[in-house]
Amino acid sequence: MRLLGSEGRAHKGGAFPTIASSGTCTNPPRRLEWRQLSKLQKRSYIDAVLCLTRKKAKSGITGALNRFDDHQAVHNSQTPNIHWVGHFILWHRYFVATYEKALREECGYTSGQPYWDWSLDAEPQNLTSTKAFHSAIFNPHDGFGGNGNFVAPTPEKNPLNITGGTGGGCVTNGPFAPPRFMLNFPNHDCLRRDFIPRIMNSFADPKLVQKVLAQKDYTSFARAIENIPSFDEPNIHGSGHFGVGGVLGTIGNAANSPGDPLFFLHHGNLDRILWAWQQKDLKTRLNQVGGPIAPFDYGGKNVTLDFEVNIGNLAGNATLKSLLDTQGGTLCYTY
Ligand SMILES: [Cu+2]
Repeated sequence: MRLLGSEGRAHKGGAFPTIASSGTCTNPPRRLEWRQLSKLQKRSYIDAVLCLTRKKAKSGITGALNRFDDHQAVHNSQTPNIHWVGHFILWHRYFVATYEKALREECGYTSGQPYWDWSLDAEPQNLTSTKAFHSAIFNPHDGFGGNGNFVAPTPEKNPLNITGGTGGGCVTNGPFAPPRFMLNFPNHDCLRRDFIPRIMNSFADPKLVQKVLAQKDYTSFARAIENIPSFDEPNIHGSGHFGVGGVLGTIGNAANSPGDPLFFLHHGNLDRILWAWQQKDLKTRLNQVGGPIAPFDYGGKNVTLDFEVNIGNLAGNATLKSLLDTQGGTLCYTY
């Protein structure tokens, strides 16, 4: 049942037009878990990602040379405003959907953005287990490649003194190993990963996912998915970021994490969790947002349905209302 009517809103001023959510959505691509893809589908997804690196940038952000860099640069530029806020999960929903659209419209990809359900891989009862890192997603032949070489972090690079890193250097195999795949933003560098089994196994615990799904309203859902910025308490958002990125890995860097193509499968899964939570009471949850406008400002001003997010030059501004429905027109995909 589709519950959103036409919701076109005129945009008053500002650099970017607001997309009216009255747009249509026919034949939404279905997003699948990485393991559900055939070998051929996996190949076509990875080829499309590599294709983005060969298309000219349009973000206008210094250092972004190609369409892959664009997404990383926009996330970087917005980092101070999009985490530990009420719109965290919806901003990232829009961001992943825009990337999916680029893959489909500019690089000939014909399916939905895949996601990585890390809770299928975590072993919360055995924190030293490396099972997750042998998951199909890290396969060097038809996945994203594996860990980086081991590099011991200097104290300056590890101010929180996070232990247990097993990589930190350049990814050594798979389609995103140098020199085939290089980052340009913020500096020319290889893709780095730094697997930390303890974080992966505890943060991707299926019980934590259940806890997030059990939240009663959007505000508490949004807060539960990020929890607190601490390594003493697990949070599912941190699983892909710090389980895979650790201290020195690209996806573990708060601002530049979309430089690891895996980012979009990690956030795809968080988005699927939001979507699954919404399905439990769709009528209410297509019309409910909350949480602070400013990071951690839990007693302050909250976002509303009319609150607008932007992703720079990559797409028009969008209201949170228009981002609640994955098939409302601003967005067009399903799970
Ligand atoms: Cu982010």
